[in-house]
Amino acid sequence: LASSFGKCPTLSDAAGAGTRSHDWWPCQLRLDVLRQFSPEQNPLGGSFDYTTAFATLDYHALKRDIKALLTQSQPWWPADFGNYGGLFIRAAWHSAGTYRAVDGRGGGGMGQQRFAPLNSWPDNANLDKARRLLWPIKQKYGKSISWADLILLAGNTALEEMGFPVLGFGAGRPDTWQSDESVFWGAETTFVPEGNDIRYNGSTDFAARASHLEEPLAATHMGLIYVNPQGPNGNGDPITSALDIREAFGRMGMNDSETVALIAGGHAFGKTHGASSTALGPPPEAGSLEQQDLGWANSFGTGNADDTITSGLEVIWSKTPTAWSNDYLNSLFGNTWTLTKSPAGALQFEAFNSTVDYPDPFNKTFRHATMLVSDLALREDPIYGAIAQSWVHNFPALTNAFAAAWFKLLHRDMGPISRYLGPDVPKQRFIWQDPLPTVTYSPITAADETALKAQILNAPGVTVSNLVSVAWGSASTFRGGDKRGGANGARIALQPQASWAVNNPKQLQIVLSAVCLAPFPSPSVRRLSATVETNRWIQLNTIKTNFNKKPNNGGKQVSLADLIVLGGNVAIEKAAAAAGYNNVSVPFTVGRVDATQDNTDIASFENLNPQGDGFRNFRNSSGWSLARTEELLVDKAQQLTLTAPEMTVLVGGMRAINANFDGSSNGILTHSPGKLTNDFFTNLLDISTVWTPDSTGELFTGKDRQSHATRWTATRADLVFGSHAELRAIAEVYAEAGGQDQMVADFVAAWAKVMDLDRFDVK
Ligand code: HEB
Repeated sequence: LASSFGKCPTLSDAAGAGTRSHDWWPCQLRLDVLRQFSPEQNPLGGSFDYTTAFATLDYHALKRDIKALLTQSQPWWPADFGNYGGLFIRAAWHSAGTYRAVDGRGGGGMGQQRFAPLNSWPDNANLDKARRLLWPIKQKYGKSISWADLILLAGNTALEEMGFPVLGFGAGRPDTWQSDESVFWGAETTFVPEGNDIRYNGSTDFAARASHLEEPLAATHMGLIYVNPQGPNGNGDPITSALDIREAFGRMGMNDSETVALIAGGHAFGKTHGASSTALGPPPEAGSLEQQDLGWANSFGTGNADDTITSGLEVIWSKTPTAWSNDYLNSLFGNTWTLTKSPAGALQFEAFNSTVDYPDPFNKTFRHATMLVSDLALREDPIYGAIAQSWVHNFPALTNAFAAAWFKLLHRDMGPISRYLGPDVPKQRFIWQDPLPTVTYSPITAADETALKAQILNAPGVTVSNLVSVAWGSASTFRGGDKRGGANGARIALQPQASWAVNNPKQLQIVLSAVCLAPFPSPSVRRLSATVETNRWIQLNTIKTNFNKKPNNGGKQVSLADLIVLGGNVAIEKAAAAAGYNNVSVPFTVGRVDATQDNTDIASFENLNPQGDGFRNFRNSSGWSLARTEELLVDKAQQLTLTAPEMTVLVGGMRAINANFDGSSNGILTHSPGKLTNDFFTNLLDISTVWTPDSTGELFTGKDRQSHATRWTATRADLVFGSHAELRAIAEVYAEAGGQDQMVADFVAAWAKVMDLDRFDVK
């Protein structure tokens, strides 16, 4: 597991060489995360549509080719036991296993295993070989199958071919062409095993530290997908290893039985590789040109096959490493384990009691049963132990549990089911897919929209500001990383979102009651709505029923989700009109549906509760994030797949509209709040205001340079648009001549984009 960063061999004076801004000012707010995945860096061009390309794929032929490849052992990288199945399963697991539920980043959805840093993480050693083995197939099928899909499909097909009944497979992961710089992988500057204490704030108390792992991280070490196979910091202890596993897999969104199923299922196949302690060559990213993006050159023996060194561990778990069986659990519970060392010197367990019959991959000699320290965790931990033991004599239960957990692992970051492609998509739906009901009614018409919008505006107690704030709250939970959240489903009316501070539950209640009731404000229903939160569904159902009952409406229904977005749109149109733009029409995509509380996993949705929402000037002061407020703003913008100009115009517009989550006047740099003006930008860039921070550095007062009279207050999420040179440059565009016109147009376009981020059903 030796770490090695690439070193620059010579000094250079071309192609971006030299000391860069970031070297001089490392704390500079990074906007590059908002400029990723642009058409300019995509060789398939901006108009390439993967769904269309995938439709031309002969999916069954592709799977046949993968199956054939499994047993076509190549001399340059011979297959263990004559089957690449184990290697491909590991590649798929390592691709998907970087997912973290906390921020929805990582995971296999973008095929990031091809790029740094993941391509060169010590834990991904020799997975470059897996991708190179797959290349002829990728080459053959071209654009119709992405690398992101192929890496996962190869693992899934390997399982199938080795006799495991997979639930199915959903394709639909378009490729990316650069490394995703938005993922926080940790602050360490070395890979395992040294330097892992930053994410634990220095703690080496393995019994206590697991839950203190820095958020949003899930892996216990820099450079590992999840945990150290030799126990925390290589301590050889299965009990504390279990604590690490529970925390790490928990943050991947897996519970105890899913975790046991995944490990027991995965380690039923293949082997680990630690033939010798010979040091490996550099990983692909640090490799020389002639290595051609292959890494970890092995000078021991033949450098492959029996002499392979990957993790440095040398373990064979099962007597049937190329066929699905319960032998992993049989061995785990049927043997007596002794801590020992692999030929490479890594800590592992060996069953000296066992009747020496574990197959060797090449020379057909046999060995003792062996296990990783992290495997013994499944036996030694009381909770894992009980689950695992219950499956020793219940193979069907293990099979079902592994099938479900594996399917979840591969599809956890896919978002709505409408994104799944291909003939293997199972009919079954799962709670982690955040299910939405299927539309069974006719959508409302443009005329209905107009009528509903008027009713919403006239609803008592509702303002332009709170309509915009609530619509933003509904849509802005979207995360580009795992495609969760968004306005569809109207989950802002459900738990946990209805209780989040950022959603200002009081204000939310007013708006939702009004929006719900707008079409049919019957006094009895309004009374009901004014009371408790649990009545919300009564209101909503009343509206639906009333809408259905409405004579001659042709079976039309409107969803709360659509009404919330319509409410934001009509508020923006009113704010634009108030600023002199009478003909603004905010694009509206009808057809959202309402989710139910039953289909909303409260604990899992809590991960969407933002640490910061600079767009509504919110920062979770008791939250976990160590980031500066302006970094949280950029982070949120990145989740929303916004560009820097889109982020800028949205903040400026929402300040003008007075849409702070708590109604505060921070950053409301206008004397006419509620109008869609460019006042935020003109006033922010006005030299006659002097800003001073308070003691927290979070809040600033803007005073008149001459009279010293207080003019404004603002947060870091406001002032950053004047202080950061590149954001200031954008702010100037909206503050200069012509800026007001551009502001209105750009704000409306960016707003509509955010409202529709989750509409994969119509894209
Ligand atoms: Fe695993 C392999 C660790 C989980 C699947 N793994 C392996 C290895 C290690 C591990 C160290 C070796 C590598 C080499 O080659 O050397 N894992 C581990 C850990 C964990 C795991 C620590 C947590 C606890 N796995 C897992 C899962 C899965 C898996 C979950 C799925 C599902 N693995 C696997 C496989 C393999 C491995 C299949 C084999 C590969 C081959 O054969 O090549």
